[in-house]
Amino acid sequence: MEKLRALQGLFDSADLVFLMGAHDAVSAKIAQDAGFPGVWVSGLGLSAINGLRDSNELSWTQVMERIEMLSDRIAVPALVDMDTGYGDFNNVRLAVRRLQRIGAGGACIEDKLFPKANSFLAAGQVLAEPGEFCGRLKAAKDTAADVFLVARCEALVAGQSLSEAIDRCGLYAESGADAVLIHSKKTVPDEILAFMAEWDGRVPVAVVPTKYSDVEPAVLEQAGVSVAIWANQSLRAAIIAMQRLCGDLAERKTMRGLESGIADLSRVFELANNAELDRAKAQYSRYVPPGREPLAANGSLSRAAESVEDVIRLRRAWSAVQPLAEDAEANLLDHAGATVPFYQGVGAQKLSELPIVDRRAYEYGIADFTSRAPTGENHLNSSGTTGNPLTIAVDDASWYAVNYHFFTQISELAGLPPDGFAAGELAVLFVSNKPGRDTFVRPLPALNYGLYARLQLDLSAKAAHTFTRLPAQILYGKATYLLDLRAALLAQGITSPPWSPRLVLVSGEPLHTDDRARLTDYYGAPVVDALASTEGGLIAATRPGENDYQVFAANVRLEVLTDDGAVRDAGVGELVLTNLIYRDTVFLRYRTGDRAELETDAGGAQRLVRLWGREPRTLRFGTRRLDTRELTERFGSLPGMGDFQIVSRLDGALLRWMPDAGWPEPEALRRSLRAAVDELLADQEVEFELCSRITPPGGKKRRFR
Ligand code: SPV
Ligand code: MG
Repeated sequence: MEKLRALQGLFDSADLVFLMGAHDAVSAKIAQDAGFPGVWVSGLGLSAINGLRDSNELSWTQVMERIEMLSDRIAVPALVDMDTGYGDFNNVRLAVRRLQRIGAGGACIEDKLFPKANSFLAAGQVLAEPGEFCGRLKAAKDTAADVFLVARCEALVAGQSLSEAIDRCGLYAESGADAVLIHSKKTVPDEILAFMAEWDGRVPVAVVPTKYSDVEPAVLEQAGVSVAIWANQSLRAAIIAMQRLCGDLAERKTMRGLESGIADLSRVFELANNAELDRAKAQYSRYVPPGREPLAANGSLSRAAESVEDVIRLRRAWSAVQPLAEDAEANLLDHAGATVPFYQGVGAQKLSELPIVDRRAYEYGIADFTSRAPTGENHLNSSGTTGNPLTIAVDDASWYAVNYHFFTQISELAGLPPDGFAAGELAVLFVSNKPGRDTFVRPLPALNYGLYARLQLDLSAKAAHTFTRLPAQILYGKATYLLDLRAALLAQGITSPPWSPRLVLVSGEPLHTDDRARLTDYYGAPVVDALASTEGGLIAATRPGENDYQVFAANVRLEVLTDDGAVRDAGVGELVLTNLIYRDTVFLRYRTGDRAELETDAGGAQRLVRLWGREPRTLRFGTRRLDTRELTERFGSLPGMGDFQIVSRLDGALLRWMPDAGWPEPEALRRSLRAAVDELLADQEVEFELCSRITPPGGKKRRFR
């Protein structure tokens, strides 16, 4: 009903409206995302993507199954090309009844005979006898009042006269059609314009400019056309794109240089709305009815908490693998060669003899990278902010390394010896706004059994007050979350927090210099930025007050994949990671997606001189490129700036900005921002957008796009 009304609105609108052709759910979704207010579900398209002819080879029920899937995935209405209605009035009744139940929006029926012939074929353009076709329309309207009914007239396509077309369309309107569609296979719109000059306008008119596709929209609009349909352009674009890729790949046998020409997998997941499933999982994968104790987890994917006994057992497992660290690389190669399918039989003596693998390889074949004899039942879930979440199996020792030893290594790096922590007192306060995770407290054996607690951030006064009562030595979280906490505290008038940690530890997204300064100034402690990931565990971290990142040689080996495609142990490029600790799932020479500048000294010690992560090094404005660091330094340091984001566009840039929490003079900030823009981006069209928040909750900061 809703979609019927929406479609009616489009046909009634004073302006010319375009419907985009779709042939499946994904093409419909793409059309909707591009801004089309409705789609045309093409009979030709539905047939073609199934390798069938546009001659009713797909049965009407097969059509309806596809329409149901398609319609469910879009919010805009669909006008369904029902060909001739699949037979006589009775077949029409069955089909529109089903369409009404689906709630797609509208049906279009053409005045030819079953089985239909595509309008652009020379043969088979036999028109239905007018009275019989009017019966089909009347039956459709009587059966399904909630389907917007379009009668398509093929008189011109079949070589009949203009007056025949006008007469027929008049009859169709009187038989219940809500609109008519006049089709033409001429390469100029003359027939259509002649029709419009004669048509009395009793119902709106739709056209399909497949052959006269050069026509200017103003010409159709002035002629009084209500709706124009791009029936099959998306289908034809997809065919060319697939042909090109298949041809290239068949010849080159590598995707190098081709990746940028195809959709990222993250776009595929976005089209299927994976994010919704993640949210639903948080809500439903474990539900505790009100007033009930949390139910015992049975084979749950990732553990939320461990008992003290658990922690001690995990620590023992960790101690047992320490001897492996003696010659970690050789050990790992032996292990992988013997027990991990992907590497079995490769017989590599050195890491450099192994292929580089990427996220896709894991997504499609995680079992190939998992030891045949997994030793634990722990699983780690990657956040999935840059693609599909990945779940990997890790043994007890690796679990300990990721969740517990991490803090030992960070405290060592920051010069906080274990005896500075006290048993039963708070060592680490972890702040997060991810929904659906339990609050928990765990002991950290290597920090003298100091405690690790999680604070759920919800921007309310409650989180701010809880924070004031939980002094910890290490305050830990994504920079965005710690800044959110700062905003929540400032909103309570707390301009200086009642306690300062010894260390602010951030991880999980790029740390920009201005954010680092905000965190240090507010929390009154040095910041350590850690690069850690599900696949890599703790990879590298800055020392307090320093900008370069020391690589944790006991945990990982790093290489870089440079822009010229070489893999080196120094230089600028995408980090390639070998995790030396994981045994159940191995990550050997794995492309992380993060970009950095790597140095390796003669003794093998490594550091990252710069870490861009997923942020670009430079951003293009017209023909110029600017260093993103320069942009951060200029914009991020303006008095009162809370956060900003620059989206580079073909014709300029969008500058999203947000005053700092409690900043009293947003107008002054806007002026200084304008001055900075005039200085750095004088030749650009820059649109300003004032935001109340820039990084979406749960998302990763992306300052430059
Ligand atoms: C379709 O898209 O299936 C149509 C429109 O009927 S056209 O192929 O242009 O005739
Ligand atoms: Mg068709």
